[in-house]
Amino acid sequence: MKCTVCREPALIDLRRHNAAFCGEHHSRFCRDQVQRAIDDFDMFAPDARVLVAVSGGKDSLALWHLLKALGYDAHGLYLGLGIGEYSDASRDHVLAFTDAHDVPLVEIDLLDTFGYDIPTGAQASRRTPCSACGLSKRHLFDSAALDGGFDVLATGHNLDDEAAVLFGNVLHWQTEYLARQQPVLPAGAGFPRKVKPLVRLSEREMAAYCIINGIDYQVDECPMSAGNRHLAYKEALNGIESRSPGSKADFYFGFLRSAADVFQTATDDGSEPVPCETCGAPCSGGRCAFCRLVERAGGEPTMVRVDAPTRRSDQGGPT
Ligand code: Q46
Ligand code: ZN
Ligand code: ZN
Repeated sequence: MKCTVCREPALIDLRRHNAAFCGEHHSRFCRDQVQRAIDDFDMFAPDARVLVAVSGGKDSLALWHLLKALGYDAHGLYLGLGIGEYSDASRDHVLAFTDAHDVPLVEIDLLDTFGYDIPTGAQASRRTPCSACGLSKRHLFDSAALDGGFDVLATGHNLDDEAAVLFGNVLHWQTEYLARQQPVLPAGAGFPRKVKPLVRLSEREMAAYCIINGIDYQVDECPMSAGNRHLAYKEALNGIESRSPGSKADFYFGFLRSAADVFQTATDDGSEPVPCETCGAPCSGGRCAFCRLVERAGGEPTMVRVDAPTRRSDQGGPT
C-alpha cells in the first residue's frame, strides 16, 4: 500500500476517501479537514482565542495539536472528575502534552473547587455517573470559556461520535436533541459559542494522527462508561461502515444538509432562560441543575473565575 500523494509506504488507508497516506501526508490531510470544517461551518476567525476541552484522550489532544499546527491561539481546559486511577492517568497525559508543547492550560478540579467528585455526585443526586458528569462538564466548560474571555469553546467530538449520537437521537426520535446536533452552537445569554472542528475526521484517523505525531494519550475507557448506549450505536455504525465505506459521513452530513433545519423550528418554544439565583448561569428558574447537584453532593456552589491560564509547562506543571 502506497501513499496516494508521494508513493512512499502508506501507514493508513482511508477507504471512504479511496486514499492511503504516509505519516506526513496523513497529518496534512487532518489539518486540511480541520481547516475545512472551520471554514465550511464558519466556526471562528483566524485570530480567535480558542479554549479546547481536553480529557487526555486522543481526540481532544489531537484537536489541540492540530489547532496549534494551523496557527490558532488554542488554550486547553482540563476538568478533574475524580474518577480514581482513570482520572489520575488522564491528567498525566494532559500534563505530558503541555510540557512537550509549551501550551497554556486552565485546570479545574471538581473536588478541590466544589467539594465533590463524579462517583459521589452521581450517588448523592441519584443520577447515572455519565449524567452527573455531562451536567458538570457542560456547566464548567461554559463558565470557564466565558470567564476566561475566550471567543469559542472547542470539543474533540469526531465523526464517529457525532454519527453515533445522531443515530441514537433518530432511533428514539429525540427531537429536542436533534435540534441541537450542530457542529456550531452560537453564543447566547450565559453560553459561549461552541464548535466541533473534528467532525470531518474519524476516531481511527485521530488515533493514527496521535501515533504519527508522538502524542501519548489515555487509551483506557472510563470505568463508568459500562452500559453507555453510545458505544452500542458506534458498534452498529462500524458494522455498516465496514461494508459500505462513507456511510457515517453520508448519514451525518446528509442530516445537516437536508433535515437539521426541520428540528430547529419544531422545538423552538420561545421560552427565555433566567439566571440561576446562586451562580448566575442560565436556567429555567430558581437554582440551576449544577448548583442543585453540588448542594446534594455536600459541596459548595461557587463561581469559578478563569481569568488566566492556571498553569504553564514552563512553570513546572500542566497547561
Ligand atoms: S468521563 Fe464522564 Fe464519559 Fe466517564 S462518567 Fe461517563 S461521561 S464515560 S465521556
Ligand atoms: Zn506521502
Ligand atoms: Zn447555578
